Amino acid sequence: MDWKVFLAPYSQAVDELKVKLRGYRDLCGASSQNSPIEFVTGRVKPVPSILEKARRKDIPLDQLNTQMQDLAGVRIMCQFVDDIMKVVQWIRARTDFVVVEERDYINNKKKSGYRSYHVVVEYPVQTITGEQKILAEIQVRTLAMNFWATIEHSLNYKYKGNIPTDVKKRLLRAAEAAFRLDEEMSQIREEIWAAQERFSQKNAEEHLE
Ligand code: 0O2
Repeated sequence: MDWKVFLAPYSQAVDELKVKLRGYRDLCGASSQNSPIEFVTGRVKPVPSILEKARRKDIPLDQLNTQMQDLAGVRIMCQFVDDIMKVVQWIRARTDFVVVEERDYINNKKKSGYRSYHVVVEYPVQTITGEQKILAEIQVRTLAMNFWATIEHSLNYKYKGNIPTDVKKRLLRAAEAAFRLDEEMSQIREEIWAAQERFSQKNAEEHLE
């Protein structure tokens, strides 16, 4: 397998998706709206991870393009839980790629405590031999969910997938804390909005007097 040739369209897709998804933030800024997107990252799955996952899921290497949905991966970080579905709806409404699958690990969190919303898209890449449709996974999550997932991912790497039971328990408690942090932040935001609303109404009334 020539990995450089095989992964080239995936790398192209990640670069293009990063630009397109970051664009939303800039468009919101231009029209003085709060952006539901805080920041966007992306990566092509490293070859050792591809081989490990193919072994674990029994995926033949000649079927990677149809059976491994996250060779191209883009991650969108939001400040608030409510922002996640706004971003997902915007992704669904786009006409430059097609959503083929969604996995809601927010309402159905994983046993590990992992929370995130995954959207798998079929993205057309213009290659030197013509158009190639590839699968890419877009993960949408809050900053708190991302903090937790990043730490858990590196612990998984450190312990080679066998995190000790006491560390797992702590991670579950940390996932609970991240969930409460998200809830608390959403409530604070609602209170700020309500205060702003009252302030602008009062201003308008004073203006009329
Ligand atoms: P990397 O290094 O991020 O690329 P599976 O791999 O079986 O869990 P599946 O069905 O292939 O999952 O797809 P799914 O559920 O969309 O999960 C794929 C990716 O989601 C993972 O990629 C992670 O990025 C993230 N993810 C899923 N579950 C967890 C979890 O419990 N903890 C963390 N930290 N991330 C998770 P990879 O291939 O694992 O790794």
